[in-house]
Amino acid sequence: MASFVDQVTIHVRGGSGGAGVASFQRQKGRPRGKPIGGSGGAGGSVVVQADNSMSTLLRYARKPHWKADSGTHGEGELRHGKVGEDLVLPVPLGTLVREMNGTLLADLVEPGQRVVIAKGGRAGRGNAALVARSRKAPTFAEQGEYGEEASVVLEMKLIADAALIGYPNAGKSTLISRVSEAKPKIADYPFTTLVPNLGVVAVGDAEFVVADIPGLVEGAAEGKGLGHEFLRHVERARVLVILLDPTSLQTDSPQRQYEVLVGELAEHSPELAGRRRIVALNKVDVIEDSASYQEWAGQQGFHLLEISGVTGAGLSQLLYDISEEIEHHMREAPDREGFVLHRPLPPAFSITRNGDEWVVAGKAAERAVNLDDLTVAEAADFAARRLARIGVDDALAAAGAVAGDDVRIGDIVFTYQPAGEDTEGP
Ligand SMILES: Nc1nc2c(ncn2[C@@H]2O[C@H](COP(=O)(O)OP(=O)(O)OP(=O)(O)O)[C@@H](O)[C@H]2O)c(=O)[nH]1
Ligand SMILES: [Mg+2]
Repeated sequence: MASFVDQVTIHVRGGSGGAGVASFQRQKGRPRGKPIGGSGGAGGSVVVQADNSMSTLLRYARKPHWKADSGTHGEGELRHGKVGEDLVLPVPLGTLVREMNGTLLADLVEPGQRVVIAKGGRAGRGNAALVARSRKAPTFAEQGEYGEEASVVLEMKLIADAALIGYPNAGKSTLISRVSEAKPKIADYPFTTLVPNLGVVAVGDAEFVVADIPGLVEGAAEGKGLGHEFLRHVERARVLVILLDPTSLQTDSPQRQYEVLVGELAEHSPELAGRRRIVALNKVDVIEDSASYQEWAGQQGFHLLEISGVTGAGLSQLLYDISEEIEHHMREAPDREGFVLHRPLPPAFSITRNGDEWVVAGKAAERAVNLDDLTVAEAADFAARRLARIGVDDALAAAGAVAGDDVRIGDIVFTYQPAGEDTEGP
């Protein structure tokens, strides 16, 4: 398949969640007052989204680091923090999103298709939101969480929209060098081009990719010339452009070239023979008269364009026709269906032994202890009960922890106290 790959690695971070606050409204008759600490705002996520106004990944090659907005902190008087906005990174249609290890996360094909690659951090709740039956006036609040960090590879496969098909020397490479930035070798001997060249052609607002492929000869479908190789390159192209050469560089007449080329396509696959095609008589700068060719094309029932890759004659019409045909094709047959991988949630926590410590890692566990001040007994108790509820105590016991062991969660180290055995007060 004729394609060239554009690939960049980006490093992104979700916004942090804002912290909640502990705050009280003094009231007569209530020793502490009413909890009125607001919650933080959640951090924004980083999203990669297919956008048909994008045609390359250049923007990300220039700037590989991106971060979504953070949420702001809550304040007293029930003022909540502002939510951080998601950061949407637009990419061209057909972009593959991979993890660094190669796992394919998404194939973004349709406009608007999107994948979240780094979630924003959760916001911390203020003490007003932490009120419960058993906790009428919490003196603590939750911290916000950091946003996720991720590095992903964006990869764009350019698939040739149009393939130039013709005998060796028909002028395919000359044509692509004229209409795009591609710079293939050009010479008047057959098989100058051995591997396909792709070029991006801009027509008005539209862009499409043209493939200049090696020349096709009679018997190609059975492997003559560069044979199957060429036909394979043609397979994915939406539109076929058949170039006929009326000069003495060809021993076959343009009519005969046409028959052979279409015959080889059909032999390779009937579907290919039925593909949309445009037929052009090339090198009209050096022929006397094209009337006989036009008459023949009329009899065959197709339109014959007259062009010259050297003088540029007829090329704007050719490009216009190609882009029209591509549009037709896209409406009829979108290339492929996109997908976004949905992965199972990671486990709530994991337990490992590191030297003298037990290390509890994982979002749920870190969340449980993410409070503004764990030296407050009430907050420490709240965290301990949360850890027990998500199963950390049982898992530590099962792993072999005994009373008095150190247990690390993030930056915080606790002393393990099996459930039921109450700690002596200080
Ligand atoms: N007069 C004239 N000569 C052309 C035109 N296009 C190509 N040629 C000449 O034809 C010869 C072959 O041109 P290429 O562009 O290399 O042909 P190709 O189809 O890529 O050939 P292969 O790669 O060998 O299959 C060169 O000498 C070109 O200068 C044209 O429009 N007019
Ligand atoms: Mg060539």
